[in-house]
Amino acid sequence: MKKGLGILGREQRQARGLKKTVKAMWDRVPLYRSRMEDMGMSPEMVSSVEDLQRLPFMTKDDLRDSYPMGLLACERDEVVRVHASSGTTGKPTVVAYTKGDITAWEECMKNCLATAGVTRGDVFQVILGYGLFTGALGFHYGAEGLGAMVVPTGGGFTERQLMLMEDLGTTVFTSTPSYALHLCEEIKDKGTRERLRLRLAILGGESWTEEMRERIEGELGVIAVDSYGLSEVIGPGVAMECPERSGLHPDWDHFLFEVVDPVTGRPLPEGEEGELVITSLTKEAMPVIRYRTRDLTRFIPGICGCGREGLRLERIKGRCDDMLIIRGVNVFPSQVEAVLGKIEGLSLHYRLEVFQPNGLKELKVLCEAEGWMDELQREEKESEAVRRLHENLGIRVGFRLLAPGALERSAGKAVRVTKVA
Ligand code: DLL
Repeated sequence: MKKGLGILGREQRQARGLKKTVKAMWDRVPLYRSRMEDMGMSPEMVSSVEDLQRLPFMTKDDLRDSYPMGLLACERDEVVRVHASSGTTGKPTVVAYTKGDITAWEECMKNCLATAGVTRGDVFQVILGYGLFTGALGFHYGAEGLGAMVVPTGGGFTERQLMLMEDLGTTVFTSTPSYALHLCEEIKDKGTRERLRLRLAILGGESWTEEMRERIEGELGVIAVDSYGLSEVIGPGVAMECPERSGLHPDWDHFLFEVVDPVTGRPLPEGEEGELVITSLTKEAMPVIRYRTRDLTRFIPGICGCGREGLRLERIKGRCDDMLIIRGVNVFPSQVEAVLGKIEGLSLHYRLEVFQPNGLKELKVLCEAEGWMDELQREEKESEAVRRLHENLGIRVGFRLLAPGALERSAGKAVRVTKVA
């Protein structure tokens, strides 16, 4: 971990933040205190960042079990806002913020947006849901804080999005990658690309691939950077790519990051893929210590092309929970996306259907064609897809080509996997 700590003095600041966080959790959160006691730990035993690995983990179940606000480490009347997770897997979890947390979050977002290359003169369109979801408000305050002009269109209403994008001269937008792909096709249909001033797309909230990035950048003529965060930790603002697009720069001033074996929880050697674990250093209302994100990634060592030092994070491959096991082989939706993205004539609007015809799990990939195809072209495309999926995934899966527009578009995170009885 030491290697990722960058500039002088940061390690001391991190140690101070860690000690303060551990003390607050010990004093205020009985669940965490008893977990520390079970491991024979006390706050006095934590004096440096190296001690992090001796502390117990926290999981999403801890938040669920203490619903709505059992993990508060501050007074109830210090809470000025709540958000809730999108609940993609199970019951949503409520997260709370003090005034100090809101300020720190804005700071994180400003750092992230500056990393992505956003500046004062930008017109910044927020195409994410406002409300309980942390996405929109996080970007909103960060962009405003940087002095950009914010256009808070929220999610959906594509016609209106595009009208304002054109009329107000939007230069930067943020959305999920799947919605950005939808914007691409609408802009293409309307033939309005030349009238837009877009230069940067900041995309996150769900996993996506290099193939998806190439499509979006090509169609819109923008740079598309990856943005990572989660509500349990703060929201967006945890890590962001710079225009080099060679991995996410984590915010080491507000958080500590580890990559552990998702089964044993043991820290992995640098560069190995595993589960990302995050500790907050400045949060007041609901700090997290060694929070198991379930997100799979690895550290990228070395100095980035932008000159920033410190470990970067590889784009998130997916959540441990998203992994499908098909006839003994592990399959992530992002692996399927990467294959589809290399096949000419396929759009990246796709869905995976999992079914169990004879007790054994089978997978069928449904993917839209980019344009109209005749019967023969369709058959050829389908057999090409079956062959390439087989080569890349190591198992035979079904494939069905759909007409353009056949799958429902989502204004936020796309649903990639459906289970068919
Ligand atoms: O999705 C926060 C966010 C909004 C981040 C907008 C970036 C942009 P949640 O709804 O709590 O918060 O979902 C968090 O989404 O644990 C990941 O599984 C997934 N996720 C978020 N960003 C990425 C990304 C927001 N860039 C969960 N790549 C996380 C892959 C991502 N997965």
